[in-house]
Amino acid sequence: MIKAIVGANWGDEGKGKITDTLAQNADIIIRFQGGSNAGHTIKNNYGKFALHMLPSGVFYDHTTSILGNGVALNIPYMTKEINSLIEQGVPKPKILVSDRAQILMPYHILFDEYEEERLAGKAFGSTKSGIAPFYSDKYAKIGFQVQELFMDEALLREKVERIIIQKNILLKYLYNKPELDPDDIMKTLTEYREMVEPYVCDTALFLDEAIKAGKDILLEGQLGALKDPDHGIYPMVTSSSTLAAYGAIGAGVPPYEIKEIITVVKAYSSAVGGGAFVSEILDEKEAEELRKRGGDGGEYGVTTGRPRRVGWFDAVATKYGCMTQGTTEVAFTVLDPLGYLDEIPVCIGYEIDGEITDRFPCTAKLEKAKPVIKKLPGWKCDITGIREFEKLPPEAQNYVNEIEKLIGFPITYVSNGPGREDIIKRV
Ligand code: 2SA
Ligand code: MG
Repeated sequence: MIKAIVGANWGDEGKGKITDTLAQNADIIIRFQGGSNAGHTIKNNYGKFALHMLPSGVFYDHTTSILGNGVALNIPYMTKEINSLIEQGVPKPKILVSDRAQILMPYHILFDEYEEERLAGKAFGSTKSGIAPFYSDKYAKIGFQVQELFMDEALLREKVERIIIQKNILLKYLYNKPELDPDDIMKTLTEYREMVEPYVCDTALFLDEAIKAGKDILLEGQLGALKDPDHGIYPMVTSSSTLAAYGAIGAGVPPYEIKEIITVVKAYSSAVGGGAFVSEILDEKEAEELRKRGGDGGEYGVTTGRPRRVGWFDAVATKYGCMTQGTTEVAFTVLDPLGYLDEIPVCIGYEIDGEITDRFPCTAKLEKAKPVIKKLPGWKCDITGIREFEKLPPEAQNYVNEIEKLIGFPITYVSNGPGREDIIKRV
């Protein structure tokens, strides 16, 4: 059976924690899109970890972790992450890398940096992990799949030289930066081949057999629905689909095998990078208060360290995010930091050109939207450590129930702390 764990918001909803928790009863965990731009924070009995490339199931002995064909595979990053887990006492994880995964090249990172620099005030606020140049090359058919590392060297070099002509024109004339040398690229590819070889696998075939054997499989999404290139806040999005539906493609599994879609929803909002953010807290002091209490150790980028933008819960955006994900149930996270508020504002509608709506519009209209706010009573205490929904203060229960009504999807998990055990399963 396949379950997808995906985000309804702008990313950083706590998918890593939910994946880590559900991985206790899973056999296989797959990353199916995105690359090292992701930052998943996980706190468990080995310590606190920030994963970027590896799936959040790598801490268990019984799981196989897969990097599917849809990811932007940063090979040195993956190797570094595997080594750092082992150094911190985690048993050597079983990792498989799809032979069809594409390789993120060092020049993708350079192009991401150069383009953000060129755009200056109009930049996307990317993580400079090379994601947009990587996916552009993939779809322009000038990327490298893992399997190509093992092809005839003369043919590989021919391909490298062909690609470099394009890259060097941009480097020389658009960015005014040093050009690429085919010898360096060949050397990099040889190093990458050595690093990745032990993990390479026809993962689609492996998964076909696993599905037939009745294994429990998790698809772990990165970022959230609002950062999806088709259904998100284009162009302030990432460059691979963040939706559960893409899990079928990015992992190589039949779509009808994805039986459950657990959409992770955050109890307030956070976003990094540019783009409309209707429920954003604009008062810097008020925002900083939530930022420093939020997440686990504060709302700061796990990849870049930058302060995240924070806002109140946005029911319009979340309802839409849950809809586009095809949600079957919701995991509601980071409820505990809100315990300091007398009243908790919630965005229940958007006012656009004088009209109020609860439907999430496309980007041009979204830019004009103003939040319609309703205040819910706060609970004014620490709720971490509570394990049953009925033991939460009535105001906290009410907050969850109100949001469940607003978004129209069942909230089955409530996460009230960063640890593995800080989770309430609603029955
Ligand atoms: P990119 O790098 O090309 O994917 O950036 C495009 C947009 O996607 C946003 N994006 C993210 N949003 C939230 N969290 C992300 N990961 C890190 C984290 C972010 C960090 O977990 O904290 O460390 O800054 C992430 N990655 C990409 C990005 O802000 C752009 O709006
Ligand atoms: Mg993150």
